[in-house]
Amino acid sequence: MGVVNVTPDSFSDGGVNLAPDDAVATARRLLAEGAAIVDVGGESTRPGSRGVTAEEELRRVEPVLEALAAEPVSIDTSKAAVARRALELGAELVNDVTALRGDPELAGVVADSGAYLCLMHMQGEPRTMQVAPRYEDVASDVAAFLGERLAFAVAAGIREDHVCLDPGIGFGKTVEQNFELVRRLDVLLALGRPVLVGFSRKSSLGRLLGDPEATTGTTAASVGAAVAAYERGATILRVHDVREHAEALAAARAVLG
Ligand code: HH2
Repeated sequence: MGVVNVTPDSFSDGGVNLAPDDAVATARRLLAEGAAIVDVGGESTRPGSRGVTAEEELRRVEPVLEALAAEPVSIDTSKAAVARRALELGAELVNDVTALRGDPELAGVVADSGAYLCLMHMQGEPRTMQVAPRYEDVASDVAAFLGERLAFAVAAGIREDHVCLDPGIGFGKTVEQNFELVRRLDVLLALGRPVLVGFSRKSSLGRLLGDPEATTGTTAASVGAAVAAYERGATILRVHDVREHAEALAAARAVLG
């Protein structure tokens, strides 16, 4: 899954794809480099961010989605109005970082459309989530949450076999908790659904490499985390640098068989 943030303020590529033409060109490049789908988002959820209105989010993503109508697209939103329009324009997956807690109408929109859905774990909200993340046991707490949200989605009429689950790397977790979640991915896989991991460029990678104030991580560190996640059973990797990840995964697959 290639990332296309149509935002001025995303943590690693803010502003790069704010102009629709740039976003569309990036999406097409990521698909050509090997992405199976591109995740288009119009709102940053980086630590400390406050969110934007549905009108602003739609203003950013609509022209991009229109141009990409024939391509495999995921919409990164927690708002029903944005998801509804994106699905009309051909998006096939709704990627909701709030796991259907942000907008009470989103579950119905996904159910009615028959779209795929990604449910992500987040502790707290972007504005404050990195202040003091707390877990009894991070892997089992995240798995319990995702199991509950999966049951909620299914009860709302969403097909279980259309849902993937995501531990939400960087969303209310310490550096160590982020790595532990991937190390113990089997705990999430036990829920029986495909697992998506989004470690790409995240600050935990920069902090691991010695900068305690890092807000991003390098491509090389992202690739390392992605290959390890793949080896632990992740089947969808949400990444900014598709070519590098595709090449690394091809080699990893050749070794692992
Ligand atoms: N991470 C980000 C945004 N959406 N969705 C899922 N399912 N999983 C993730 O790990 C995830 C996500 C944050 O990354 P990015 O989109 O690059 O930044 P921003 O939120 O600042 O736009």
